[in-house]
Amino acid sequence: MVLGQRPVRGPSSWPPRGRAWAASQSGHSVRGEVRSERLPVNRLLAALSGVLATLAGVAAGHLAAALLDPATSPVLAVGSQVIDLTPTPVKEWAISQFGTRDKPILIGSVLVGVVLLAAVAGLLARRRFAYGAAVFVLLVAVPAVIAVTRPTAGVSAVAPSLVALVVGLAALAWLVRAAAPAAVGGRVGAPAEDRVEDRPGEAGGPSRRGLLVAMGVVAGAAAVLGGAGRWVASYRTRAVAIDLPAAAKPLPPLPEGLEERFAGITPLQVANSDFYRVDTRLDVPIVDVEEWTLTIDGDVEEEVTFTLDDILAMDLVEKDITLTCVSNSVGGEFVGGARWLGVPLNELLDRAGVGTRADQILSTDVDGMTISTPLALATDGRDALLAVGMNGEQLPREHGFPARMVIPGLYGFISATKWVTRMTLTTYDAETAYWTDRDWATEAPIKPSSRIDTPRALAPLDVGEVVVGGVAWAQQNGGVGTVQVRIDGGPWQDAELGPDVGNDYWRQWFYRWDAASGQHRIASRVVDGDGGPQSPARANPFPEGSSGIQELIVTVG
Ligand SMILES: Nc1nc2c(c(=O)[nH]1)N[C@H]1C(S)=C(S)[C@@H](COP(=O)(O)O)O[C@H]1N2
Ligand SMILES: [Mo]
Repeated sequence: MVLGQRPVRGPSSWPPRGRAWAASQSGHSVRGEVRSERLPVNRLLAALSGVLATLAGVAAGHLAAALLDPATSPVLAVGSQVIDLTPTPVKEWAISQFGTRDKPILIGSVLVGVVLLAAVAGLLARRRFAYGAAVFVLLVAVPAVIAVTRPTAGVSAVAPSLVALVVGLAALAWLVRAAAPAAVGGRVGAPAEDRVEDRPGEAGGPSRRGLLVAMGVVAGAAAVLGGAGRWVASYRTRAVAIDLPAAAKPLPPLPEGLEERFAGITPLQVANSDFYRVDTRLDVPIVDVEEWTLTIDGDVEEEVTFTLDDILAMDLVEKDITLTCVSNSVGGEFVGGARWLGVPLNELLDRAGVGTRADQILSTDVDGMTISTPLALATDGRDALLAVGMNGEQLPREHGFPARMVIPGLYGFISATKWVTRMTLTTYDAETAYWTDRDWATEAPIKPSSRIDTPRALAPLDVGEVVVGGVAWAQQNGGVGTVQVRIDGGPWQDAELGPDVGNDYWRQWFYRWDAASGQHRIASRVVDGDGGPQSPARANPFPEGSSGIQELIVTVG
């Protein structure tokens, strides 16, 4: 992107050729043209030099981070900080606007900002190297400070930023020097012919070529360093295989889902690679399974610490649980059903012996990120788990490897801590967690909801039978009772349900609709087992989850 150097068009095209070039170099009678024609090229090259030097620095820093600790990469450090500092409404807007692309877009925005500053540094460096260097120091100070002040960082977290600074400055110095003769030649008012013939090595033409070559070298170095960084990072972040035991009492395989009968309905069990991902991280933490431990402390009789082997040696259970994000909008994608393998949370808490004062479990991930879970809800008999397996495999790194919490009926932001390392029994008065500090609700049961997977909104359909289908969930109040469909605001009609996997799991459904020609509105809702219909009241995800009825428009005929 940034490196796509579009040739500059018009009188200042590069490399300059013919009369205009000679005239611009003559420097006396056409001085006005000298300014207007040559300077833009010089400025452009200067700015570009700053950008290239920065890219080389960032690439070197990224490589250094990949070798030391990928989380300390200057780009990621700034991006993560932006995420943490972004006000909740803006974040909600970004998620609703960009969905799961919010992160690439964030990284892109950070890069655009960096590139602009880098261009300024390049321009300043031409005037006086120290000015340009100062901008570089500023550029690097931000990620350096952020990296060092992250909760789990040591002083060494500053290393990649320093590498970026040193390499960036070296590249900038080299490019400024490579450009120097051209700049000097431009300022001397001697006729171009003289200079070209007398001192060919220093004249504008050849030295600019030298500058271009140097720029090419720096760009190449940036690409090689950046590529190496990515390779090292992906090598280091490859999944480490653990020996995952089977459940003590394995569940029978899931029944065949409706997706086998009707195209477009979400699979009963979502594959790990398709499972939605929501977290505050730009990268995925690398957790060393040898080092990983889970500590239960706070208001307990005895603080306990488990290694991964301790956990795997316990009796593991399997549970089918549907996970949902509080940021999911009605009809949205942040929901998924999976089979989790793990240890009942109660067993772990019992080993520590929960005291009488605590009202929350404050769980902490490997990076110091925190989530608050209401203790009473987590321990009311529901199948709360510390999960180590997902759909028959070890947890994917994106979903919390090596261990995460999974609690049915509560939105993920208060229940599903990934990469969890600590559970502290404490009170809401004494301690607050990441999202609590951002004004999200503390008690947030998952609101029952139905989603239409097929047909898609605005889809063109043929007259005749159309299968309307999707998924619905109602973890509380007796699970999914029925799902109903409404066409064009008419009466609610019962849909047919897919296999029942339990109240903690979603339920697929379908409805055969005899579609007549024209435009139509299709809505669906879930009615829970106790007979309560899904609330039609529209609510945004913030602060305790969205509600309302999904309705879409299709054209038939
Ligand atoms: N460590 C950590 N755990 C986390 C989060 C996070 O940002 N950090 N996000 C939570 C949220 S908001 C949700 S909805 C679930 C999503 O889990 P998934 O990404 O595996 O689908 O993880 C939860 N666990
Ligand atoms: Mo979430």
